Amino acid sequence: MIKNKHYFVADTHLGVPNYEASLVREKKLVRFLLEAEKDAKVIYLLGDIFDFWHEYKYVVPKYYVRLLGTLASIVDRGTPVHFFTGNHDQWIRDYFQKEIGMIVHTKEYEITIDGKNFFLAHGDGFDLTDKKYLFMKRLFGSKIIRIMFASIHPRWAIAFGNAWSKSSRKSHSEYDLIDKGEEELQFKYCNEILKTKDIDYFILGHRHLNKEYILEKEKKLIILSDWINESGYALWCGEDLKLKSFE
Ligand SMILES: [Mn+2]
Repeated sequence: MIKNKHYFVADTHLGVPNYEASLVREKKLVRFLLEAEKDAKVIYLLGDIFDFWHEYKYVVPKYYVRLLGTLASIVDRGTPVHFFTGNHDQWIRDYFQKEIGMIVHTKEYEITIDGKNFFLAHGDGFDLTDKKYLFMKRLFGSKIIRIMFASIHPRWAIAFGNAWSKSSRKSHSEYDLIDKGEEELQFKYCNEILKTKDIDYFILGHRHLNKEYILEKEKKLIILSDWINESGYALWCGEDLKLKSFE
């Protein structure tokens, strides 16, 4: 099979709502990745793959071994996998790069595929009026806070992180499901970018909307679904970008 397709998936939020349900979703994600691998040139994971991830210098959380093993094997067999950090799984070090072999992005990434310009990002932090969110994002990203958090024993740190992540997702889930049409911040943000950059396709996660937008100049924005409700993904097959669903 010719490997010329590009797959984009985000917000699988492994870890919620509980271990059993997450494991079912993880196995489904593994099936998806192995299917995709057959004709994928590249696979992109666009953030919040884990509902909470925090790794230490020598230690990682004792979950998700099926997914991590699958990703490592896919990379080993020659298909590149790009991993974008989301707001739920930003506390990485070098495990995904060194042990799994993925290409890691901590911010947006622009790439030309088959002559078209793509703008890829998890998609959080676009609301520049949300000062509280931006402050928290900076705080969580700061080196000193990371060092302090990493110095807490995992018994407490991971338990706290899991609980925090669950509550953060709960408080946002109502908001997440509302479709704001053209008032959608990501829609406005992408149109803003188009004023200065020549981008053909924007693909974002974070908002869990499972929706396609036509932007200014007939450019396209896809906001991926999460995998809690829909199992959506975007597929580029050389000419067209399609939003699809995995069964
Ligand atoms: Mn997110």
